[in-house]
Amino acid sequence: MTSELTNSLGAFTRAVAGRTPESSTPMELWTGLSANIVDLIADKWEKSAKHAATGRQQHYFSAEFLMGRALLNNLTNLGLVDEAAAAVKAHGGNLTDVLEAEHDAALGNGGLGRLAACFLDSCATLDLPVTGYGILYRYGLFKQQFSDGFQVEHPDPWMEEGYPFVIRREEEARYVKFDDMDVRAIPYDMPITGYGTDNVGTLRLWKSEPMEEFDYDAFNSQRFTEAIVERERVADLCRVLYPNDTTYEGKILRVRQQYFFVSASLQAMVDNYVEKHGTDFSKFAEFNCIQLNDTHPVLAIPELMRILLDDHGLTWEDAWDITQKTFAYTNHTTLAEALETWEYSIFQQLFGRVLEIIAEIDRRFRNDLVGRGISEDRIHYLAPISDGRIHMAWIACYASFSINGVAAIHTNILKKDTLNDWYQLWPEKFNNKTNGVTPRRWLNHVNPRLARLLDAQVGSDAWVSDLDLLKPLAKKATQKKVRKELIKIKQANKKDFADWIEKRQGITINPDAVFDVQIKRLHEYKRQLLNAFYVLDRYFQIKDNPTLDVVPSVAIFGAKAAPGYYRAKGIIKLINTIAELVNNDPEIGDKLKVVFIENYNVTPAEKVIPAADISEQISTAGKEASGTGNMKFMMNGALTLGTLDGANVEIVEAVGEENAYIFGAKEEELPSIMASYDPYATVEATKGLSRVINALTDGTLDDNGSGMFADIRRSLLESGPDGSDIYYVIGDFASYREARDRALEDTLDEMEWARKVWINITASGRFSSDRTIRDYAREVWKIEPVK
Ligand code: Z2T
Repeated sequence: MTSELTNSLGAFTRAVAGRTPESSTPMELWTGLSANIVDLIADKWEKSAKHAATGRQQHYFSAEFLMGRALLNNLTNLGLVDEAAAAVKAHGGNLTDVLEAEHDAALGNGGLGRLAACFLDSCATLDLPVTGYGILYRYGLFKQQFSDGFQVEHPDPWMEEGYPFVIRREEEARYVKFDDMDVRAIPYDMPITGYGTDNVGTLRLWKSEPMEEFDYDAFNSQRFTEAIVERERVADLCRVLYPNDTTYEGKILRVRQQYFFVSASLQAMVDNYVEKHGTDFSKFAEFNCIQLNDTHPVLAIPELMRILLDDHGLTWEDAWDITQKTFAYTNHTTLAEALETWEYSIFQQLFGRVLEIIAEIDRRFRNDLVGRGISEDRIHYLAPISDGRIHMAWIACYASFSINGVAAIHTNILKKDTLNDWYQLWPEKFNNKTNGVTPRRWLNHVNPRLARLLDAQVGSDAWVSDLDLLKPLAKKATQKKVRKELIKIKQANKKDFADWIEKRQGITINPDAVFDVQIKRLHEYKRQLLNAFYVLDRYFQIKDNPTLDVVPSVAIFGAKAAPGYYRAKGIIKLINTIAELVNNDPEIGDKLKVVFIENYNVTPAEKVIPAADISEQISTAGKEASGTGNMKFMMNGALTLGTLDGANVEIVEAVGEENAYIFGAKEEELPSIMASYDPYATVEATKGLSRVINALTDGTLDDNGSGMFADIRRSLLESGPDGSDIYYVIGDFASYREARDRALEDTLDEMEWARKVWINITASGRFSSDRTIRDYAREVWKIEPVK
């Protein structure tokens, strides 16, 4: 008997491939199956959207949504995995190949974009009326290739072969006006299914197009090519995601992108309000709330003012009152180089009216602060406009009713340093929302073996949408049976990863070795260097003493560097060069291997996290706002080797210090340490370290004449504009080495290690994004589930 899905899959695949499913490619079967899934979601989606639009709504504005793959996630949520496998098989394919054909939707750089994706998943699962708004980038984050160990970037045309999970809503198009051009904004809506619910949320991604399909006059004249160029200028807007994570780039195209998507989103919101409630805007903020994901969408603040003032004739006072009740702002970093400020002249050129409004906000802000007796210097520092620049974070702090950081330590640093002036003025605005990750994708879907063990232990799959149900299981850590199961699961996952990486990159690793994993954007503050130096030090130790009894381990890296971040690219080259040296030395064998996962992204993360034994979270204390990879590893039974930074602090709080490996200088210690820090003397005083540092330039490691390794050495030892070794790599090395050595030794007692693993898994409930979203919903958004 053939199932309904088998029949429909046949029809959908024929429609997209124009041939029988039996002769279709895996990509065509993927497209057919995906279209089929959208078909199955459609009615529920329409109902959910209609329903949500009647009450108070939450809007999540973000320039990035790092969604990864969609099909398996949706199949899982709909409970259709087995049926889909059977349907694909019935047509001569296999589901694994079909799933592997899907591109990652990499419309984000890293943590911030992936957080937005996890949040949407939680909102849908919790039946909350939340819509995401962003940009439909034609090219996602660049694809990374290694060429002689150097990073090379390639474009990522992720939807060129068709992408059924976004639906173009022609009738919902809006116009966005710039002073030098007008563009049409067309929304592409993506359904966001939840787990165990019929609710389907929406991610609305805007695409820019020319105002008219064809400028016939131009096309019929000598101006044909000009007309084409004009079309391309409009299409340029959404062409590519800017590949910087925590550094900002003051490019005109970027600010155009920002204004484009917030203007279109606000227009749609306001139109919806008018449709439901008429033109009395006094209740606008009762029905609408907007969360700003960092400062990228902060132009929404003057833009809402503009719409209320110019399009609907409100007074400044009324418009400002509504605006202040509507916006909430999340800060994601304290790094100075990430602070977005735009040149006054850029705003003049692009949107004079918006600038006028910002100037009025600035004028009133200054008056307000003078009235409070604030000094001129401080007012100058905090004003929306100063020194010819527009300060996006200051506009956000002034206009928002809520300002939050993303982990307890981060929020404290905001209050104490980064946003201290604002905290003194409006302490009641500040709150913390520790990040979280969705257990659907990051546990249930990526680690089916562990998920089935948890099913058995809990007695059902209820933990998938209520991760706190794992908490009472902690006591089973004493049971041998559970620990033995855990060991078997990790071994099987490691074997899977070893097979995957061998097939993908042709490198062979021993699944019995300890897998030590650091996956995240490449940045000096994240200190991949510390990890690389450890590997090199261990290599030299084994060379000096070939009979040395070491615990075999594989150092696994995954990282993209921003294309313009020279030193980060140097660190990539360094790790690849160390890998070359270590992996090809027969004397080293299985004792030590280095793997650099090429083109790290959501999908590779899904492959490696379930296989990890040790989770490297080793940023300089105070620099990583939260981190979210740390949570994914914890859920999958890897132990944290980390500093007391970001959410690591709360992870250690949850599991107990004895179930993690904590090292390094603490945030509150660093200022006094740095005041008298001498990296050169520290190298001399730390056993083995001078040999490691010298290897950068003494011919041991070859950077192909690029000068990159000398640059790294200089950054550590020679005083630059900010000092030397400002991320305290050399200072923390001894402490890091001690902790990592200890962790490796501890793996030898498998049963004791498994106990720690179990404690980590069962304590991970508070790092579910469901907890984070419930906190936002209750304390900031003031929304309730809609059934
Ligand atoms: C980003 O991913 C993060 C911060 C940014 O500051 C920008 C980007 Cl693209 C502007 C990260 C933080 O570095 C990380 O600690 C945090 O966990 C993540 O955002 C989500 O909050």
